[in-house]
Amino acid sequence: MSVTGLLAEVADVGRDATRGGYSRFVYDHAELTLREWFTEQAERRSMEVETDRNGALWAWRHGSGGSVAPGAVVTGSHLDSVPGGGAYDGPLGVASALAAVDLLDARGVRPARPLAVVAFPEEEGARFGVACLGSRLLAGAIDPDRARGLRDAEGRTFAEVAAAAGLDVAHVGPDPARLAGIGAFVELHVEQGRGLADLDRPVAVASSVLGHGRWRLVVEGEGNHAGTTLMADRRDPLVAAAAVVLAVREVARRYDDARATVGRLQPVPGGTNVIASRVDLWLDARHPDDAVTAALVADVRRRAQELAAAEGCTVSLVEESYGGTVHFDAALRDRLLGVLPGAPVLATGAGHDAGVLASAVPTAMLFTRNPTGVSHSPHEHVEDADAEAGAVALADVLTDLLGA
Ligand code: HGY
Ligand code: MN
Ligand code: MN
Repeated sequence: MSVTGLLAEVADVGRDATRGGYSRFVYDHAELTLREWFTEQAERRSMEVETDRNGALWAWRHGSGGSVAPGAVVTGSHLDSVPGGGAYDGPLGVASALAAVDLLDARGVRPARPLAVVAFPEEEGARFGVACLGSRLLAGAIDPDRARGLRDAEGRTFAEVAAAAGLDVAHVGPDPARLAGIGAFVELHVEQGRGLADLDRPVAVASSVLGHGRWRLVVEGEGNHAGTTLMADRRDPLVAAAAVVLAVREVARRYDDARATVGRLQPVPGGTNVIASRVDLWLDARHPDDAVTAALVADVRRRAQELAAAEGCTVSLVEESYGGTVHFDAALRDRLLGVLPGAPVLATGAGHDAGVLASAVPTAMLFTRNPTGVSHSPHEHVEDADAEAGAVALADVLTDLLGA
């Protein structure tokens, strides 16, 4: 089946009428529907589907013929989205992997080693706050107890929600045996930028993933009545938080190539006629050099403390997740370039499960052209022809890696 056809099957799952685009959060109805779709598609392809200890779905084709060579070749991506996300971030990689399996079958490829298509949970961290939660747990990059205790906006823990979806949460955590069985992981993903559009090419090979982290700031002041509190008598944390948002941009502009964003800010209690008592806001900061990111965040912390004090408020800043810049396995990257001669090599400012797994297994990525260059938005796009070109490129790479 074509990539376009596969994506069309889930085009109405998790549409967000308020934000536009899609909101598909781990273990919510939409994501559970996508899990069912994935399982059905895999079983249609005679693939054996399992859920790993962290909630990732793995669809397996075991090696055929005599002894199965060790070192499974794994491909796939994620099904969850950011709030109001596009149709391709995540699902394109999963659909392209399924379409690549169809191409391997059509070509009569007989893999000499196991092949798996994987869908990692909570890549965006949109529900429990930590990006790539499923792959971080697999790779031992987050403490299982911390993961179990992560809470969503309603205060429900990952443990409660995952258990309600059938996961045995007592066993979430590193899975070294599963990692040891992987010879290579290749993730195809929509490009979240204009590199391929500007080069007028359909597919690229990735070189690196920009280091990035998330920090939570809590500004506290004095909640009060909007009508009975004179301006001189206020300690308004929302005013301080607004100044912090502007300071984040000011600080980031001092560091070449840095990116820093406050995309989420929540006043408490959040009433129109209420001076907030507290404001929670989250900083997303990224730079190729981890030391620069650390310096940038230290600057933000200092400025936030000054700005909060000026409003008679206090502020705390706590790291929620961090992953340093990842350079993909050079030998695997070059092997992909051997299969895809002339393919551009692009870095990405976006995080991926591949960036997490790279610490444990040889990992590579392919990007499919996005003519808008926009992502984490309903305006993210992939032309049908490019979607198919991506699947063909992935099938070519898998054929090579499977030692067929
Ligand atoms: O935030 C990111 O870069 C990725 O989309 N999770
Ligand atoms: Mn994303
Ligand atoms: Mn993604």
